[in-house]
Amino acid sequence: MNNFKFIASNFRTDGDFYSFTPYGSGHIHTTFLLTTQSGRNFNKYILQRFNARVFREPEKVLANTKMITAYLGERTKTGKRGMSYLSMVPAFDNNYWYRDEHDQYYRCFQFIDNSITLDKVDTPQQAMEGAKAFGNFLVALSGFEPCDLHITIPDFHNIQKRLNDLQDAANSDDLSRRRHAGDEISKVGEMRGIASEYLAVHQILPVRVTHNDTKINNVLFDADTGKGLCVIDLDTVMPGTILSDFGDMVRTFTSLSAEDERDLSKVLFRPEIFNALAEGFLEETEGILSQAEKNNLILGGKLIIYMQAIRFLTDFLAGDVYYKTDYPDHNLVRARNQLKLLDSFLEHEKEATDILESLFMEL
Ligand code: ADP
Ligand code: GN1
Ligand code: MG
Repeated sequence: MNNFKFIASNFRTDGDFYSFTPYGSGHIHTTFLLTTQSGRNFNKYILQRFNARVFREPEKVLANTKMITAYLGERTKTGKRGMSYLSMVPAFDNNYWYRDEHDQYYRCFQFIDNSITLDKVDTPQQAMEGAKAFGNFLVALSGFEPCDLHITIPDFHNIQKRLNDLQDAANSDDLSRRRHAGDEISKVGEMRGIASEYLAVHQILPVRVTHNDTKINNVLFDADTGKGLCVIDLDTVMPGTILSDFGDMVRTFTSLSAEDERDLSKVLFRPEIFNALAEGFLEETEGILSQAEKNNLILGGKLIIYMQAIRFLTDFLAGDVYYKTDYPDHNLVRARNQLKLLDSFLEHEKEATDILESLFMEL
């Protein structure tokens, strides 16, 4: 507690320290809600212990976040009403981080008030609003030069690299876990065509500033109106293709169940949610999309679900060194879940393609 109070005291927050509590359900950082008190008023902040194992060069991530939030902040003056953008709270030494004696990094954001996050989409309206928020974010950054950003995780959405990493983890099998994951490893091999399909087209896709982590709980919703309010978790904003952002929405919005649901009969692609997400996304991004991007949105869904299964499986084999886990086979459960979702999406591929076609006609 005292230690936390000291950490918080390094940031230029208003008021006096009041409380802190663990917050949110992200897989990477350790997030707290920090409350301070100014007289009768309470002020809220998000204070995060940064995961430097995942992001090896924290200062580059923070430099990116600063550039992006400043750019978006400027743009809000003329941008779409109703959207908020993240705002960082500087430390007293004017850096955007505090580094403790163990080289742990902390950072602080203004808490976006009256907001909620969802770990699962329940209604088409939520899907539409979430997709609009991510679409708006892409459009807002379409004038930002991708090369100006640091690469915060090299090869983040490089499918060939992800396949190689899985192979390496399976070969070394340091924890003798491979025997539990034989079926899943084989299944990844059988589905390799998805990687080939992507590798055959990716060169014709424009390189943009993309978010690269458009999961449903990385958008804040207005607690009263349910409208998309703010895109958060900007650590992986890097040069990329739109397939990543559309794909990760397909992955996290359309599934009937959370990504760690063990009962695979509940892991099902929902076409009506896909329809709503595609409609919201296209409404925002239609003006900037190339024909090649439109033609390959479905491939984005397949690619990102496939890649996520590979990433969870690799982490299971490597001993849960990347994602936070709550129990020993959590990553294996997640990998199975994603492979089931991929099957379900592939069963509906024709339907999803038809939905997109009819949306393109309406635009
Ligand atoms: P991780 O990389 O671990 O997912 P996030 O930056 O996404 O970390 O933060 C974790 C959670 O904290 C989010 O899912 C959200 O619930 C909450 N959160 C993060 N930033 C804010 C903010 N500025 N205002 C309100 N809630 C936030
Ligand atoms: C992580 O940080 P969070 O929880 O929003 C991960 C994503 C994965 C996701 C799977 C930096 O996202 O790439 O898709 O978990 N973030 C990083 O749920 O690896
Ligand atoms: Mg997150």
